[in-house]
Amino acid sequence: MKKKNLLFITTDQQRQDSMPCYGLDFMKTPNLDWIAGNGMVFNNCYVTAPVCGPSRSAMMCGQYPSVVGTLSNDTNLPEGTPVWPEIVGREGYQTAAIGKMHFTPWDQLGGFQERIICEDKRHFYLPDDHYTFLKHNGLDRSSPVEFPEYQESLGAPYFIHEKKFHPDVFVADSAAQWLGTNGDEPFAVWVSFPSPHDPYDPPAEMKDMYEHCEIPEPIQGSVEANYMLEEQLAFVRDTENNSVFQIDPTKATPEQIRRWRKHYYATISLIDEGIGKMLDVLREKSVLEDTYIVFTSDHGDALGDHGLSYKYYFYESMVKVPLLVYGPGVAKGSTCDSLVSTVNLMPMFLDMCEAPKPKTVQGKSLMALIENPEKPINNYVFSEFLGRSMVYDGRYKYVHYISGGEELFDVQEDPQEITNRSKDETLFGIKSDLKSKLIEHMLECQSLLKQRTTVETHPERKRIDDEYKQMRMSIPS
Ligand SMILES: [Ca+2]
Repeated sequence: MKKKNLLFITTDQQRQDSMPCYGLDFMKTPNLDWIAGNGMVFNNCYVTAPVCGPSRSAMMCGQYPSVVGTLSNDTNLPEGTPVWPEIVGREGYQTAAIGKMHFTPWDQLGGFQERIICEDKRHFYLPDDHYTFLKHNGLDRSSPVEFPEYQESLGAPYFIHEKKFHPDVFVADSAAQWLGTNGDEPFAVWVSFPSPHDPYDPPAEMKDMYEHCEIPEPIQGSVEANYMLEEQLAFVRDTENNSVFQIDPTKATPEQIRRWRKHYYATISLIDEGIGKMLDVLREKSVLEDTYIVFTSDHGDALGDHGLSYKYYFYESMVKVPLLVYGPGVAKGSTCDSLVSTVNLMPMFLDMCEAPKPKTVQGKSLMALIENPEKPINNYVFSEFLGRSMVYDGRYKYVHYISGGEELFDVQEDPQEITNRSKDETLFGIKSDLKSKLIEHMLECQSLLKQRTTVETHPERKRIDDEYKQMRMSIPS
């Protein structure tokens, strides 16, 4: 029997509550709706890290960032780390990565046989394939800070060229073309869209598409309610003097935040159009039913919640992402409420491609949940970044900072995470249990790190050791 195909689609920085299947009814995402309606919607998926590089590394290797040393951007998986594209490639799959991978160095293959590169929208200076495409069309790629209305909107401009030149359209068109040309052999492809990551830059013709919708208001945080907020704000304020950003998003007015959100949603609809093109190709080639489609994002975006922007912390808007799975054996229109992590994706990809799992894999495969969504595979999920970590049990979320700061949220009773209860004596038992779990997780990661960095004993050292042991044994006691 012919092997099944894998089409892994990611967006960048897409929080979960940004699609109709997660309650945002006005969103126009017919193709994502189709995938959701014909597959399984995971309602509780958390990322391993609230930042691009670390989160994506776990999607590649099925290990937490602290095990493989990728706790911040600009780090890379150590050479020899088993990654799914390489493993399925050895099993006869044709593999490609199309779009933004955020590898370091940015243009490496990363275990894929082929890449069509379109990196982060703010990294406009990288001569990637999108850059070449624009050049061939006589266009320049300038910094998004030069796009119309960037400064006055604090980072929600509109795209400077025609829609067909937008990075998300380039990624979708490249992917559709690749699938059209190559989709005959079993394939495993990662298509990675640069949006809805900031700048929130839909094409001009789409910038007003959510103008008359009831845009959700940001969650109001306050320093009194959450004493960690000052530390968090300080981190985001850094962006004003950064040449790539040139704005301080913490100064945003309600109207500016509203515009961020409208533009953010428009770029998701733009991506959805592109996903439609890919689905059409798979339908035309009659391979849609033999293809697994997995859709998720590498982390969310606060979009003004708690006075914050972008990512880096562990609020729901930053660590909870959409996850849709469609394909052979996946029940149509099904949902799964169990707690899952993006560390569970890589072993699932290997199951989908009937490829062997390396011993290094930490996460369990999501296949078990696809077969039985009621039977949990994780009691806890973890998320990591340099100097801070989170554990979540599906109700309580505990975060520990290197400064000693703590957060404890009862996400069930306080879904907006307004009240930090880390000093609430009635919850000290729960806090203590979660803290233990976090320590156990970090210790497990540490011991796995030791295993992977242990160097085989040098033959001469081994000879001396053996000789000494022999000598000791020959001494009469
Ligand atoms: Ca990202």
